[in-house]
Amino acid sequence: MIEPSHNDALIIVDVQKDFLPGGALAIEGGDQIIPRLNRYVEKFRKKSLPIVATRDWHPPNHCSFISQGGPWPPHCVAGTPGAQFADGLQLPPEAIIISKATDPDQEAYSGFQLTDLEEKLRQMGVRRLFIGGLATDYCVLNTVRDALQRGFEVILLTDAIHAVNANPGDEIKALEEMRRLGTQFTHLDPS
Ligand code: VGL
Ligand code: ZN
Repeated sequence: MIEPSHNDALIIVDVQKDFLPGGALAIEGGDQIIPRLNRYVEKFRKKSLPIVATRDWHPPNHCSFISQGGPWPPHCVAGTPGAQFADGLQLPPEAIIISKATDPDQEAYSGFQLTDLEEKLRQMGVRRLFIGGLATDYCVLNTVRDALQRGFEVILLTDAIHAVNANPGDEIKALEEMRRLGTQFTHLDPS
């Protein structure tokens, strides 16, 4: 894999109970990425590099919910059990948590949208992001797009992402777009 070093940060996108099997917007197989994410966390932690976890943190009347005319069942309502990070995810106490899509009237798939993520990364001198989490075809894709647009280098953790695939092919389309925009891909070495 590409080894993280100085000026790198790990971004873990929306690894929350509602997106895992048994959750309100479950992604089948989504839990398989958790042990891999934990290995990336360990690598960044050992090198004292920043670790960021984004979370979908909706009000109960969020515009993305079917009840409000949106496409999704209610999920990740702020403060509810479904909005908690996955039990198995070993986030260190120093991890930076970014809550997004908190405004009832605005969808925000990207961790950069209407948050202070960019400012926090710049303050720490971060220039390159290793990105994994859920879902490849929504919040990961949009976070990657925004990161590249803001001038960060992006390395996608291809063994630590999972797609919704609401339409067949969404995952492949998302991967192709990220590659085309200049994203590098890496994965853990077998061990
Ligand atoms: C997400 C659908 C709705 C995601 C968030 O985290 O990818 N997907 N809200
Ligand atoms: Zn959402």
